Order: sequence, then C-alpha cells, then structure tokens
Amino acid sequence: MIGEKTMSENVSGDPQIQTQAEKKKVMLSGIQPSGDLHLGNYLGAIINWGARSDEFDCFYFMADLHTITVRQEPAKLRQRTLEQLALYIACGLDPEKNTLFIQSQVPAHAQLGWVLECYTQFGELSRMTQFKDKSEKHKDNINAGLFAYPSLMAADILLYRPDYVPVGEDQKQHVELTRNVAERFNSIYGDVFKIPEPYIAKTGARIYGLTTPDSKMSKSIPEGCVFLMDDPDTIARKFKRAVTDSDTERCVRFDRENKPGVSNLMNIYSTVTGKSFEEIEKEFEGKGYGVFKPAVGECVIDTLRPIREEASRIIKDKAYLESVYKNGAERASRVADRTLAKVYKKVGFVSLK
Ligand code: ATP
Ligand code: LTN
Repeated sequence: MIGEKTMSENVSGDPQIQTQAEKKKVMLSGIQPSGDLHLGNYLGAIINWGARSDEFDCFYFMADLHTITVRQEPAKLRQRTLEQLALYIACGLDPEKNTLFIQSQVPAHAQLGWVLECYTQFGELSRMTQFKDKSEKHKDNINAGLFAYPSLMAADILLYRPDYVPVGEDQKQHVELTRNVAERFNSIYGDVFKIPEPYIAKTGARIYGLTTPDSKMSKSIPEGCVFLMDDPDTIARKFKRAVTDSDTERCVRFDRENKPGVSNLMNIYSTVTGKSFEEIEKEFEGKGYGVFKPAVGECVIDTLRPIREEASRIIKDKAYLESVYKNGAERASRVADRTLAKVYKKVGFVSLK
C-alpha cells in the first residue's frame, strides 16, 4: 500500500522521469473557470505543467463541472472557459503536445463521478477543508455538488491513470482522498485504478495575497491578487501596495513566521527568477523594501507580458480555440471511456456492446 510517507516524499520532489521511451508517464490537472486566472494559479500549478510536455503524456482541463457548485452567470462561465483555454496555451501548453479539454465535453467525468460518490464516505467528504471554507462563504447554497465535489475530482484524475497531479498545496487533501477512494475500489475489484501522486513544487506551492500575507492569493481578494491579464501599471501598483512587515529590521530576509509579507514576495521572486532565498537576500542587502517591492513587481510584469499578449491574440481566434477543444475532447474521451468501461464492467452494469 502506498501511504503518506511515499506521497510526502514526492511532494516537493521532482517527478522521476521514466527512461523507457515506449511508456510515458502521465500528468493531469485542472482549474475551475470560476474567475480570472491569477499569479497563484500560475506559480502554484500551471508553471509546472508545461515544463514536462515532452516527457509526459499531459492532460489539462477547464473544470467547468466543478464551477457550477457555486452559482455562475452562464455567459460569463462560457467566456471564462474559453479565456482560460487561451491562457493555458499562452502559458506554454502546446495543444499538439498536451491534451487540453473542457471537462463537460467529456461525459465520462460525470459518469465515473457518480460511481465514485458511491465509494466515498460521508465522513471523508465532511473533513474536506475546501468544502468547509466554501460552505462558510456560500451559506445560502450549500448544495450536494459542493459536498460531493472531491468524488468528481477523483473521477477526473482516475480516468486518465496519471502518475502525477501537479497542484498547489491547497489541493493535496483532495488528491489524498482520490488515493483512498482508488485503493478502496481496487481492494474490492482488483487493479482497476492507478494510485496517483500529488506533485507540489518546492516554491510557488502557496502564494499568499499581497495585502493579506496570512491567507492564500485568491480572486476573492482582488486588491492583493495579481491576475495574469492585469496590465503592467496595475501589477506595479499592486506590488507597491504589498503589505510588508512591521518589524524594525526592515531587511529582505526569509522568515515565514515573523516576516510573512516579505517572505511571500521572496517566494514569488524566487519562483519567477529561479534564484535561491540566499541569493535574493544578498541581492537586496542594505536596500529597503522600497527597492525590493518594485523589483519583484518588475520581474512579474516581464514574465506576464508575453503571456498576456499571446492570450489576447488567441482569444480572438474562435475557430482555432474550437479546433483545440474539439480535438482535446476527442483525445481525452478515448482514454477516459476505456477506464469507464472497465469500471462499469467491474461494478456489474450490463454492457451495450
Ligand atoms: P479561489 O480563488 O476560489 O480559492 P483558486 O484561484 O484557488 O480559487 P482553483 O481552481 O481552486 O482556483 O485553483 C487552481 C490551481 O491553482 C490549483 O492547483 C491550486 O492549488 C492552485 N492555486 C490556487 N491558488 C493558489 C495560490 N495562492 N498559491 C499556489 N497555488 C494556488
Ligand atoms: N479542485 C481543483 C480543480 C480540479 C482539479 C481536478 C485539479 C478539479 N478536478 C483534477 C487537479 C486534478 C481546484 O479547485 N483547484
């Protein structure tokens, strides 16, 4: 059995690359088109996706089925789903090398989601922090989908038999639940599902809000959230207003506990530039926060500029986007339907064929 130890060894580690060319390892992840993509999504998740497209078979999707667990405006959801696809591509995910698709266009997700709900315990779902947070935030709409969400996420993952699921730290609990559900199912029916590992990068795994360095960067606090489509002036302004710390030392030093604001900015700078914390401390030695904050802003502006420009171009090309998601849905369905057929057979459904 694969336990917590094996998993946490992989967290912060580098996914091992399988040398046998004939069987590539599989990576899969998704993001809800519930708001505009932000720096947290990019540094926590997407940045790790593109880097390995040559070595892995990669599946990345827009998790629109998940998005309706919170009430959405239909036209906006449609628009954001397409914008997210354009941004995936602009962030470097080549549709030729990665299967990019829209979750609701691959029916196997909803189908396996239902089956897995019957193999997930009420108690397990009750412990999910995302459920607790979101039901606190949306007290007037604590629906069954919000509660059962992790079973659908388990289906998203298990359909593709991925080795790694690259996500930010906040999703680790859901990947753990996926592993438990898969192991439970396998213990009854044999080796149906592959047990996936979360892949959580060393830096960037948790980006905090620029104005709230004690809580994660999130679209629900837009002042402290840098969106990938923000223009350079807006980004510069957000970084200038970033909360630093009220300690007397006023120097750039990594100390998560006592200097959360500065440490968060260092984490962003490190993830974007690849520099270590020691290198950053040295670079800004003797310089105050007034120099450091705009410097972090500048490097983020430089990183996001080509992404924003490319996404703006792609989003106008509706025919291209359509060809990408159609092709993606076809490729994804081919893999997903195979797993679903196996599951249906195992649980005892009568096959049409
Ligand atoms: P919300 O703003 O409602 O919390 P979100 O922006 O976190 O939503 P998700 O769809 O929940 O969006 O997250 C998409 C991916 O981005 C996940 O892999 C998640 O772990 C990662 N992620 C989101 N926010 C951050 C963050 N602040 N730091 C690092 N990774 C993040
Ligand atoms: N739950 C995730 C989005 C998500 C996902 C997935 C991530 C849905 N299905 C499968 C990885 C794999 C979130 O809210 N960030």
